[in-house]
Amino acid sequence: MTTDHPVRALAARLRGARRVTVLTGAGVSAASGVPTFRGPNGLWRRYRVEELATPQAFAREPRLVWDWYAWRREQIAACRPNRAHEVLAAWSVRHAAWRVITQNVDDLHLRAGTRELIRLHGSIWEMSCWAPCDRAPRRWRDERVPFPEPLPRCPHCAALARPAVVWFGEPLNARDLRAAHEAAACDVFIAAGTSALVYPAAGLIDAARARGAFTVEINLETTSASAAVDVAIQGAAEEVLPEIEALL
Ligand code: BJW
Ligand code: ZN
Repeated sequence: MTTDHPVRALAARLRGARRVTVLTGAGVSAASGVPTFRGPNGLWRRYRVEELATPQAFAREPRLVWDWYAWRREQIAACRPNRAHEVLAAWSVRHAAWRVITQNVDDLHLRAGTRELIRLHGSIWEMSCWAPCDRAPRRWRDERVPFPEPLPRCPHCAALARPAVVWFGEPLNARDLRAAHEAAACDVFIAAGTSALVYPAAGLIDAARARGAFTVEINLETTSASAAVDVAIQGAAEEVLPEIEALL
């Protein structure tokens, strides 16, 4: 349920803002049918994301990790952007200095038409060489669903291919991270649909606040960021964002 007052207050802030940055997480894609990572529905088989999204897990059991990604690719392929993606895309078109930073690998922000999207954790539709070999491009697009064979391979050296996403313990792309920190220097920073548990993405909320931004959270639940932000709006991103948009 959303309370009217904070939504109106945020809309008023946005009307006067030059730079606005929105950090999104899995909750923004939930209404599209993409499962979130944590919480009761976040488990895949009996595994937690921290047990699957690591280079160690892939080295040990590539088939298990690829099964998880193949399952997610099939789900995501059947999904469409929702109202949250659409509003954020419209903002990015209307305001050249408003930015969306996403942790999501599902491409739904891009499919909604978001401009200048900053993607911190890569794309589930891209692969890279696990070796890695010198001949393969750093990443390549592969949208096959389902795979013709269970384990996709590098077209250049025949080593296993891996999803071109960022796993725990791996560095984020330095250029993307720099762009995210630059975007954190804004007037209003909104964290939507993220548990704010995974760093360095979660640290952007504090970074924005430290640089003087008015910080806002939009989430169905209380998170580790709720107490630290200026306004925590409890509600669904696909409802709250259109409510705000209607007031702009
Ligand atoms: C709704 C809703 C609706 C539902 N509307 N809301 C500092 C402190 C502590 C630890 C660290 C630290 N710095 C680094 C670390 C280690 C680690 C880390 O953060 N660990 C924590 C778990 C403690 N971080 C890393 O390892 C990162 N790398 C790194 O730091 O490298 C440093 C390095 C430098 C040099 C050399 C080597 C290394 C990498 C992190 C990569 C995370 N990767 C994953 C998988 C990506 C690929 C894939 O998708 O498979 O990213 S893990 C997973 O979590 C995924 C997500 O992007 C990420 C965040 O999850 P998100 O989006 O918040 O989803 P949920 O499910 O957690 O939450 C959903 C929320 O939505 C909930 O709150 C719901 O209530 C809400 N919701 N419906 C609104 N309709
Ligand atoms: Zn290769």
